[in-house]
Amino acid sequence: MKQSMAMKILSRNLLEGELIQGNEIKIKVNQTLTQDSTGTMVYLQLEKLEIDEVKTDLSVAYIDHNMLQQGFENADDHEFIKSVAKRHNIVYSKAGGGICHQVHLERFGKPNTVLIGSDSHTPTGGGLGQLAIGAGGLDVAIAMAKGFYSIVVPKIYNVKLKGQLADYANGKDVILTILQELTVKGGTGYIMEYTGEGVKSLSVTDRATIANMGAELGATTSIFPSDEKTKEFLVAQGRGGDFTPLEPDHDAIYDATLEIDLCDIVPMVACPHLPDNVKRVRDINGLKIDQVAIGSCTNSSYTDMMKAAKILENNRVHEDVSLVISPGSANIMRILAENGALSTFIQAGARILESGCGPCIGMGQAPKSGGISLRTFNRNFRGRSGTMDAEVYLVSPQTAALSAVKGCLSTPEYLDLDLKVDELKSYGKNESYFIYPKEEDRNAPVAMGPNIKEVPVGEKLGEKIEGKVILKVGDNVTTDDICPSNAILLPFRSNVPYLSNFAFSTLTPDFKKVADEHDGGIIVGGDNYGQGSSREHAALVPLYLKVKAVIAKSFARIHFSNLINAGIIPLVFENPVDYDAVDFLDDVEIPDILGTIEVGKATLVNKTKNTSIRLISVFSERQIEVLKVCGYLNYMKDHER
Ligand code: MIC
Ligand code: SF4
Repeated sequence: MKQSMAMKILSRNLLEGELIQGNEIKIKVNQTLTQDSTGTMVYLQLEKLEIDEVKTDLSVAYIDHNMLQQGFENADDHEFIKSVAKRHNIVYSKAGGGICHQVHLERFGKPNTVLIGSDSHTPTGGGLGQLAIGAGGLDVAIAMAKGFYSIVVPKIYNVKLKGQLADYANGKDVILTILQELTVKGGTGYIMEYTGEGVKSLSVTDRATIANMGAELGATTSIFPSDEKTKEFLVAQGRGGDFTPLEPDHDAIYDATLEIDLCDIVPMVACPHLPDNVKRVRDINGLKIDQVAIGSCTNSSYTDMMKAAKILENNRVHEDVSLVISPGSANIMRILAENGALSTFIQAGARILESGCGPCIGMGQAPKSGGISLRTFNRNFRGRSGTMDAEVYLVSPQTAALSAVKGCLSTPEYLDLDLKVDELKSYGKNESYFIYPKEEDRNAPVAMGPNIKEVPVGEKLGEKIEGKVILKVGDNVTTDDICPSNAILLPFRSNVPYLSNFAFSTLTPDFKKVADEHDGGIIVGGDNYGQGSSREHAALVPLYLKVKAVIAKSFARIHFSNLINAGIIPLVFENPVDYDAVDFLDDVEIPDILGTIEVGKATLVNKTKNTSIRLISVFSERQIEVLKVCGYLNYMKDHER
């Protein structure tokens, strides 16, 4: 009794350890998903684990990020992933099939199970009552190879919903309201658990939108109950048999609570350059815009598309605006083609993209210089759109569609139009993009294109760590900063040496030069270091450049694990003001590094300033062992065979 929904699933899947907040436990993984931009590293590492077939009930490899094929690189990566999928009993979802999170929600996600995905927005599955967690690529490879995932038991944040959303509002406006309240680090260390009467009124897709952007709160994941709405959604997707109910015990214990009346939710907008820089749309109504993009794993469901279609019907996109629409899955695209919504979009003057991440990760549709882009996406970090000086605002599909017509940011609150869209009773299926594993393909050779390079592995730890501070950065540095992604760099996700040329290039032009000059060194960061994407490249690139430790005020969860997995030591200032006592190019040393890792306390000797600073580390026993052998791959070789 007294169990929250998350605790129920964790206890059911518990393999090792005690379910006490702060403890690291091992849980059984039922499903995994990968996408192509993190996937090549996942599958390179999976091959190293020398398995026959995956230990999960279901593993799916999606191709949705690297869809532009300006050269051979992306196509080679897809071929590589397909070949590994065939060898190890993994379902392969071809390019064009749709965005991993949306397709997984439609086709595979199951309430009451654990899903681990190599993408930070894996929590989208929480909309279905699935405990869906984003992780680094190696963690996902290990989940496939061994069937488990190690996680520190999080605290549980109860978001109690009451009331009902107006038709002009969207799950997006709910999560933007929460981001305004809690900020991009407000969910760190928590699972966000949504309960209350208000849940009943939310469609599964609105729930999924909210769960999706829980990633922007820094939360481990987000979860909704599995109820009548969930059942209806699964039945409509032809998967009624996958339904099981989920709700918290009436006396469930929570660590924090936030109450939200859905009746109070109005259209919201996240202003440049962070998802928590939120205002009411009505407060900046009239802002002139150049581009509108509707899609991404946050807002590309059937209901989202139809809300946009209702607004665009018999209307025309403003002459100064480029509207681009990418439906979340091939099945949604098919439905829109059949019900006429696609022709509404085209008639209105929209540009239609194939189903995939597209502009969300800078794969095309970069705005013009200094352009203002309104997007239904989840991240508006500087430069992510592909244009460094563009300004990206995040909104709902309703706000986006109306603004595209008006040519300026416009709130749908006062629109005299029925915006209600119900879920379909039957979504049908589109199986044509899936390749299901077949016994006769199990010995297919691994297809390695010339751009696919080895995964770097950590070097043995010496007695101490010494070197220069080769970079000092501020708060909320993202993995997009550490290892930028855009149409030019995404094709090199399987080539860490090449990517290393661009490390931190959004913040400084010559990080690699400095790292090379000093033979690596130490990075100093602020609060929430490594927020955003799950890409382990943000650890592998620094590893390749011989970064030995990162010292920050605090870390984002997935990046913290990725650093440890790579064998780079993440340490925290015991006293955050000491951040000011270390400067770029200071000569520093951490003596007795092994002892430090074990006791969780360290001293940073600043030889330049002749001072010393106290650092702390909070590592689980497993993480200590991983760091001692310089990375999780090395550890797996010794421990889990
Ligand atoms: C993102 O939205 O930032 C991405 C691109 O989907 C990443 C994964 C990646 O970097 O490949 C994520 O969210 O984890
Ligand atoms: Fe793709 Fe964007 Fe979703 Fe990341 S956030 S998975 S890039 S659609």
